Amino acid sequence: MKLELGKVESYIHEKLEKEKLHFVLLDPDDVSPEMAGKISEEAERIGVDAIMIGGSTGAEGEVLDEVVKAIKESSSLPTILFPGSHGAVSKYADAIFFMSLLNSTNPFFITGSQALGAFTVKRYGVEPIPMAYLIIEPGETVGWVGDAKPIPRHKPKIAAAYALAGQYLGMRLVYLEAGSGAPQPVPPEMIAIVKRVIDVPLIVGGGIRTGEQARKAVEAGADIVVTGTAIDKARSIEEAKKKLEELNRGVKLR
Ligand code: 1GP
Repeated sequence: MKLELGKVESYIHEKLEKEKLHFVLLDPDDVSPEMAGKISEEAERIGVDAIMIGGSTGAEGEVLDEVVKAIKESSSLPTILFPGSHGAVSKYADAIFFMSLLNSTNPFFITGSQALGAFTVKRYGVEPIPMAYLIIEPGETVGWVGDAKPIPRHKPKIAAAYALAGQYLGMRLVYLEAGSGAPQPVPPEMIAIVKRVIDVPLIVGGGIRTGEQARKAVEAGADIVVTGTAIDKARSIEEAKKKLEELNRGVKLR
């Protein structure tokens, strides 16, 4: 049986042939639908490649739906759900990172929540993109909520072993996550070793606040850089726009 990649996953692969990608994460618990719409419009204009929607707490139901709808109305960027659990599926989104928190100590976050959400994803026709999700120290809220055993920052080989295991289990993306708002992003040395070992695209996020940090992640081997807090926390759309431009220049090595 030949595997047919969905629309969003094909878009990711096609774009990756030309450049590194920048995804912006919007947490419906932190941004209003109005602000989410405005940020997405600017993001598309600036050259961001996709909008991820999700968060560890409160990013469900109507709150989630309204944010996804506002993004769809204001931009044509792909919308990818980044769920905290099976409750975070919106029928308005294009795709979902169907992710397994491989270094959780709780099977609920490895396969349990996935089983509870699978029928909803099918019913809504949202494109699932299988992804290995790895929490790196400090892990922040998602590490705590997800019962993770965070991978020590100075142990890149552990991250590489988990990443390769994820690929061998059939996951088509690997995400190294320091946790939203982490004081330091994933160390470049860890990104480099993981990248050397795997063949699937590598996503890196958590604690990337400056163009320089984004650039370092890409230079180390990240294929896709995710930024959230730096933009979510902007006090005005002008401030968000400036930050988006800075981060995007870093990712695109401009
Ligand atoms: C969190 O990796 C993402 O899941 C983004 O992190 O909010 O720190 O940018 P930040």
